[in-house]
Formats: sequence, structure tokens, C-alpha cells
Amino acid sequence: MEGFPKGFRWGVTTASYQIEGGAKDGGRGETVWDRFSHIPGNVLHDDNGDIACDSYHHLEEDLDLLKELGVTSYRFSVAWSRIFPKGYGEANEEGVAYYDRLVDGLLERKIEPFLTLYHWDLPQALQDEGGWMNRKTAEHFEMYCSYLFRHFKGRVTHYMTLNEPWVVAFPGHYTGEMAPGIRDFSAALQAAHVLLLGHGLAIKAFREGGYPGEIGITLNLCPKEPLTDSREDCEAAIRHDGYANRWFLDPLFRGHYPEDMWRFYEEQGLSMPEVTEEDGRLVSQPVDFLGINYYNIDFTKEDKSVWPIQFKTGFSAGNAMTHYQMPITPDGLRKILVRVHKDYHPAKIYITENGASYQEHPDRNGEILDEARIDYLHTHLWKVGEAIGEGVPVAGYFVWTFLDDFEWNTGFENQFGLVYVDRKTMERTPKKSFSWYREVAASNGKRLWEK
Ligand code: IFM
Repeated sequence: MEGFPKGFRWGVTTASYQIEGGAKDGGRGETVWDRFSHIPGNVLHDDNGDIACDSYHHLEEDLDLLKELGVTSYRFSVAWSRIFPKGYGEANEEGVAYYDRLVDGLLERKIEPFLTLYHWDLPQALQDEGGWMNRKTAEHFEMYCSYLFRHFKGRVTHYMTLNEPWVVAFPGHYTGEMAPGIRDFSAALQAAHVLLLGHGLAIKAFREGGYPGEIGITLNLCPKEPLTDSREDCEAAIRHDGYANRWFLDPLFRGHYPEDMWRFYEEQGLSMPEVTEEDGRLVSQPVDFLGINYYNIDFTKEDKSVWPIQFKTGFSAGNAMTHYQMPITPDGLRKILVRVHKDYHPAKIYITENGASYQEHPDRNGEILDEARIDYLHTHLWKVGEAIGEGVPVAGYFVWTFLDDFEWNTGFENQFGLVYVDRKTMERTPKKSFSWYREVAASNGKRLWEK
């Protein structure tokens, strides 16, 4: 392996609802996740993100830890409802001031901000008007993004419009496992479309405003492989790929939804979103980069009882599993990078998330020796190096995640952090993986093949 290119970005990622806490502080408005997580039974152990890592009140400490980690870049998301508590209207100065402190604190420490505009915490007031099922939400999103572009002009030069719109659309509106907890497949297709429109409008506003910097979108992508060699499982894997990967990649890079999936959904009698040619053009405007979040290969088995997709996933296929029950499949990262590069040609790719969940606690010496996480990161980074060697333009890698945080509908059960957070005292303790990643970043990856 030749090593990572000069200027390669080494970072960590977080998301507002997962770490900030301060749910009622500084004029923040209610979000769909506040509402959803307070309904008993929605989140494991009935946990919620009211306090999370309390980063809202530990900002300086967290910034200092990032500095100690030595990352070049920090990817975080802005909580829309801190800026516009009801989704639109007048900006909330206290909320804006919080992100000013965050952005300026990063810049003072020579860390580049990578700002995600939407990581799932929709203002509840917008949900009350139909949320992502309502095309108007895309316009409100554009207005919110434009406000941030103007406000951070020259200070923030890397933006992602949406994080993993698949999760918002399908687990959010089809299975109902995630906020807003709706169970209606057609609603999910509509939400996916409005999310993509919001993305397109934000890109257009960024270009028209002539803001310095780059903008893209982050998708959760992973190879969908058949569990067995049977024809049924092979077809199910292709359908799974269409459902989760191509349903977003195709409109973003080709301007239309995948025809096989559109037909399949129509055959199931689903009501399809209204899509115009203009929508296609808006959604497929060129992005400066594609963000890819990768965790595992999804092994897929046909199952006719699951309507309408007709498959099941979540199998280990003989691989070791993380605490979250994700199979550990590093070569899947190389495969998805090579495939996306070959089929869609994004100008540049950032791996905007990659990491592993385990349940760890300090040992008798107060240390957290998370060797399993180090192994996971090591093997996956190695595969990134291989993909670069195969010509894929990967420009950066961000570990998910910085702090042990609120992991959505599994509450605090799944811990992905490089830093342990004591849930009672909020004390932060860097794990062994923190020092390991610091060395990797400082050596621009060379530490991976040096003993
Ligand atoms: O915690 C999430 C994150 O918010 C989005 N990507 C996957 C992570 C791990 O499940």
C-alpha cells in the first residue's frame, strides 16, 4: 500500500441530538426525536437524548479533547430547532451563538468544521405540518440552510445537506422504528423524495450564493449480498440494493429513480410520489463530494412475508458481530467504494462515518482497553487504503464516533465512541482507541502498517 494522499482528512463525526443534551436550553424547539423518544417503548430502556453527553454544557472540554485527538476535521450537525425553533420564522440568537462558539472554537484549534445540515432532528412543528411528506418542508429546509450559509460564510467551507436520508425515510416512515414513527411504505417513498428535493434546493442555494467551499450529501451505503447462492436470495439482494442504495444514488447521480424498483413498487400497488422532470434536474445537480457511511455488508434472504420488500437481513453469515449485531466485514468498505466510483463517478468521496459498537467500562485502573474497536478501525482503514490504490478518490475518513452517545432507538446500549462518557457524572475518559487513532492521524495513516 502506498499510503494516504497528502492532505487526506482525518476526522471524527457526531450528531446534535446524539450528544448535545440541553434539550430545553437556549430556546431550542422540540424535535421529532424529543417527541418519539418520550413515548414509552420506542427506545430501548426508554432512554432519551434530553441530556445525552451534555455537550451543550461541555463545549470547551469537548473542543480541547478534539484538539488532543489531533484530528484535522470535525463533522457535527446543527440542530435545526436551535436555529429556528419552529422550523422557520425568526432565528433564535442563543442557538446561533452556540454554534458560533463551536465553529470558532474549532477554527482556533485549527480543526476544519464539516457541518451536516440535517441529521434527523426535524423541528416537531414541521412534523405537525406533515414533515418530510410535505413538499413545503423542502422549502423550509432551503431557507434554514441559506441562513447558515450566509451566517458561516468563510468560516465553514464543508457542508453535507442530509445524513442518511434512507433512515429518515424508511425506518422513519415504513417500519416506524425511528422518528417520526410512521408505518406506511408510500409515506416513506414520499418522504425520500421530499428529502432529496430539500437536498437539491440547498445545493442550488449554495451555488447561487457563490459561497466558498464544498457541499455534498452523506448516504449510508453497503453491499447487499445474497445469504445463499439461491436464485431467490440473489434477486432479493438486488432488490435490497435498489431499496436502500440505488433509490438514492440513482436520482442524485442520474436524475431518476431506478426503473426496476419503481416498477416493482407499482406492482405491489403502492402509491408513488409525484416526480417531475424538474425534480430530477434539481436533485441531480452536481455535488462536490459524496459522503459514505459504512458499517457492514448486509446479507439478504428472500422472505415473501415481508411486505412489500420481500426480504430479510441482519444475518451474520459466519462473521463475528459487534455489540449492535453488525457483521464485521471490512472488505465491504472497499467493495462499496470501488462500485460507487465505477457506477456513479462522484468527484470525491469522504468516508463520513465508520466505526463499531461495544459495551465497555473502565477497568480497575480506570482504563478502557478497547482492542476490538482498534481492530475494527484498523482493518477498515486498511481497505480504504486498498480502494485508494484501486483509483477511488477518497479524500478523508471520519470515525463514528467521538463520544459514547445516544444511539437512537437503542438508547445508550450501543457505544461507538473513542471517548467513554460516564452517564452519571458526564466525565470523559479517552479509550485506548483514542490514542491509537491519534497516532494514525498524526502519521497520515502510516501507523497502520508500522508495528
Ligand atoms: O449513530 C448512527 C448515526 O447517527 C448515523 N449512522 C449510523 C450510526 C450508528 O448506528
